[in-house]
Amino acid sequence: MQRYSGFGLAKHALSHHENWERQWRNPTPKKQYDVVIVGGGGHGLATAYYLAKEHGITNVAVVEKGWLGGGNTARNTTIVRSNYLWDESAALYEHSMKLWEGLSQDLNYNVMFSQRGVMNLAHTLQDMRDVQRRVNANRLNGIDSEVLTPEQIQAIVPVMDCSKNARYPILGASWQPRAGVARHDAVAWGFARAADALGVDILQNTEVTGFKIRDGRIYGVHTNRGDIEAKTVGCVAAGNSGVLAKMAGFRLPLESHPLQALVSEPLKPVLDTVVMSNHVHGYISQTDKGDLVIGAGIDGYNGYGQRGSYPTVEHTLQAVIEMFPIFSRVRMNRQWGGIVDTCPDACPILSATPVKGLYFNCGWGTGGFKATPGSGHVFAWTLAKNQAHPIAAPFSINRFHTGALVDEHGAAGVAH
Ligand code: FAD
Ligand code: PYC
Repeated sequence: MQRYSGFGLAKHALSHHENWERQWRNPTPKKQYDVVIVGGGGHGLATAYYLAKEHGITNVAVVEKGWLGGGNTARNTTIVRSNYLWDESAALYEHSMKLWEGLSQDLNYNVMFSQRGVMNLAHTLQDMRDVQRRVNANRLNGIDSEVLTPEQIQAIVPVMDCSKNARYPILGASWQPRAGVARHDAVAWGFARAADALGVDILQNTEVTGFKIRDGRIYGVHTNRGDIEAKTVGCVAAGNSGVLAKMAGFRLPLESHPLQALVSEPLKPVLDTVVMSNHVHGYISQTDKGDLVIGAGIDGYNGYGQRGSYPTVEHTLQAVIEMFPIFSRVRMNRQWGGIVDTCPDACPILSATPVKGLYFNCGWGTGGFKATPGSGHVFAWTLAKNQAHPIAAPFSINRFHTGALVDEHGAAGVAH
């Protein structure tokens, strides 16, 4: 990373971004690569980075139809945690958590990973049973996880209404101290810069429009900038995964839905952790800049418009005001949506496909940001060795034939 003296910092603060060094090249697509990654979100860029760094495979292109991080990577609310119920998913998200803990150093890029803790509230006796079960399961897997009492919750979040008179009284919560938030676009930029430095070609404004498939094997991709040959192709296209699978001639068990978020005007610091409630259906954190970051569940219909509908916004804000009456007069600055690809068991797909050499990494739904480094790490291993990484193996598409689903709806954090 370039280092600046105090004078250098002041000079850049006063400039209008002239003469800034490029963070990655803008190469012309080559005719052939060893591996093509479709999708320049965090997961695709992380895959390319680990292919180059850990497997020495550097003749790699990341093909992105728009700009880096223009998909869900820079539309999400940046919550990172690993408190999943089942051993398979706990292993995947905890693998990611460990990578997060060294990521800024590894990439030499500040991804602003802030381990400020995440709490999941319980409002009913059944919620409490679920919290206790999940906390026990987490601890058996070596994941930091605790059950909090309402008094402990109130001490951590003084501005939340923890009184018995609340419409949905808070009975307790699960708490993961190592969980937190990170700066989402920095994650894409950090992986992009590091992958580029190792020789990966990052091709923005390059859309995959079809696959070159013969005799059940992949030979490359068609793009709006010409054909590119590659015997290994990894699709990491989040909400557009179903569209790409259709181009390759098969269907995936995915639904694409809008998922919305909002940020408020900046406020003085009042909330230094992340609070989530599946029951009243809202979650909230505060950025270092002071904005409240707010979200909830998916919009119920399928679609590819990155927007969402007003009733969901209204429902989300009602939920947040139930928990935080203090925010009732805060003004919202912006609202947006991303397209999330949801699987029937709320778990991802990291898998080979019926087409030899073609792999998919998708189905992260509402919760894939936290998995970015772990997903890239195990997917790169899978592509490099043409064999599922042991952590990725339970997430093959075969599970929808065998019935070995990993049901994480309870831990998904956001209903889908
Ligand atoms: P993306 O960043 O969407 O990247 C896919 C890329 O593929 C896109 O850039 C797209 O342009 C590109 N692409 C698609 N089709 C083509 C094509 N034909 N050719 C070339 N390129 C193509 N997760 C959490 O863990 N914590 C959260 O707090 C959280 N909050 C969220 C809040 C919202 C509002 C949303 C929308 C999502 C949230 N998520 C969260 C989910 C998370 O954002 C995603 O699971 C994750 O970012 C997926 O990363 P990705 O790299 O796979 O996808
Ligand atoms: O998976 O933790 C999560 C999450 C929070 C908000 C959206 N997804």
